[in-house]
Amino acid sequence: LGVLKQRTFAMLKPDVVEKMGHIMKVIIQNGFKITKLKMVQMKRDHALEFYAEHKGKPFLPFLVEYMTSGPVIAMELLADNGVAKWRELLGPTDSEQARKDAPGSIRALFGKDKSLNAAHGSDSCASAERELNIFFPMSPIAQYESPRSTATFK
Ligand code: DGI
Repeated sequence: LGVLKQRTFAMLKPDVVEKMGHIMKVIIQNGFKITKLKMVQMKRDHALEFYAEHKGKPFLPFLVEYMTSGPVIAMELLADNGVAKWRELLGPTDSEQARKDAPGSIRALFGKDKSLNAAHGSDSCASAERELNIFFPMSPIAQYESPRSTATFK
């Protein structure tokens, strides 16, 4: 049996959007398929919903300010063992730590420090589903029924 294909949620943070070409090349070269992509400007309320787990943390106000300072690139990535694989390619949360421990990682290459760390990645399948639903809500066509048989149309 092969490894399970998993989807995960990835986001390029505002200060690296101008480097999206470089970063997407790294993502593709590492075996991910980019299956959804959009550029969006988050508002304060969106950032607070997205980072709900960090409610009350001292760094949350700065994080919200940062994440709303310009557009972000939101993506669905697909790969074998995609959730863990994307976290590994991202590297540690702190970019300075990443340059020591995971020099080829995206946070090492494109991030600055523990706040400005280039990109986001879901930490579990459940987080991935929650985060994908925030940025890519189900459209009516995704709810259509599967076909029962093929048509014979002459
Ligand atoms: O899943 P991660 O993005 O690696 O890390 P996380 O979910 O613990 O935190 C979300 C973001 O919040 C992280 O990408 C950067 C910021 N952050 C986390 N811990 C700290 C922090 N920012 C500051 N300034 N200090 C922290 O300790």
